[in-house]
Amino acid sequence: MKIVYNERHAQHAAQKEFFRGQLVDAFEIPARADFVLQALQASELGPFVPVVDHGRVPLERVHAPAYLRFIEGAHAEWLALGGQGEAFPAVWPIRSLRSDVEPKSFAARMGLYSMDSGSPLTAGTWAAAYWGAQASLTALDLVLAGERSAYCLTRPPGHHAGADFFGGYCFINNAAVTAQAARDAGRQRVAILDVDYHHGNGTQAIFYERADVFFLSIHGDPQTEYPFFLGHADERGAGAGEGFNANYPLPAGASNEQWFEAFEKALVQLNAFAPELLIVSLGVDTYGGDPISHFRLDEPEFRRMGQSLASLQLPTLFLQEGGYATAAIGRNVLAVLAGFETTAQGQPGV
Ligand code: Q9C
Ligand code: ZN
Repeated sequence: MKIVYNERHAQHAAQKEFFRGQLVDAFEIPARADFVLQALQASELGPFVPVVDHGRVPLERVHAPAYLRFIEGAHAEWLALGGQGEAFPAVWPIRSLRSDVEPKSFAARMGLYSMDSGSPLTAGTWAAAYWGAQASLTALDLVLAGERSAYCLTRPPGHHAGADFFGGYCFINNAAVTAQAARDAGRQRVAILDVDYHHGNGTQAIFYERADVFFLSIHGDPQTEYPFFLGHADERGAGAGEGFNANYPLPAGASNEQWFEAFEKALVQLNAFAPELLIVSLGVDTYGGDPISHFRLDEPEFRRMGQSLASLQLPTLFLQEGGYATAAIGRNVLAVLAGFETTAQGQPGV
């Protein structure tokens, strides 16, 4: 399986994040990708393919240009305002307040373009996220050119970012950008399967009224788990997109049996859609040892996940999302990808 690695990921290196009234050590840190890189380099997977710059246009197919410009300049504005270290929002246009007027104040725009105070924005956030999207698009090119699969190793993650907001450690929605790029390249039906512990609210919202991109997600129940305000089972899409969104919320602490029961149901639904491309939002924060999540998957389950995904016999693009048990992420990601490869190698080409 070819791999595209976002070498600029470490430019986004937050020290701290807000959590329950305190600044605590950041969870979404460069070491996450470093451990995955080590595990991949020690494996049979590869080769590594260099990142190709596709420019800003494919990002603007999903994100508002004003939002992208905001992210690009945000940290410099924060410093100009007298802010120190990482930038955090403090005020949001909640119900009854206007979000259709872009305020001049940076503090206000920080709230307009964000969903939480737990996603530190640093001097290098734009560069890391921009090149992460480019790495994702490069991995997509490989699959569009006929590769059975490809994996993009990148951070920050993407699936919580909406068309015009960041949050949940995410700034540019790599899954949405690549799905849209695949549509623009002529693929008619694209499925995005999100297996991260957290619901991919940004990806869901971007495609909620569309029938050409089917979003499916298995995640911690938003009644108790981040992102809290989206991800319920009754969200099935709207308008032309009705029936093309599927959520499988599971209680925090769910067993592996429960997880695979939901996963298998999602795969049946996905298969019935007959997609021409599968994009996997691959968060491994479903791991039992994850510090901020509450499922129980471990190496055998990650391998089984990869094997089941290969059994769909679809061109498959894996994009790295969450996973915060830093030292175990490499092993867990490798288990998914190696599981996929062992099953895919026994199949006729797709
Ligand atoms: N201190 C992804 O996995 N808040 N995002 C957690 C823990 C947000 C996770 C608070 C978690 C977002 C891509
Ligand atoms: Zn997550």
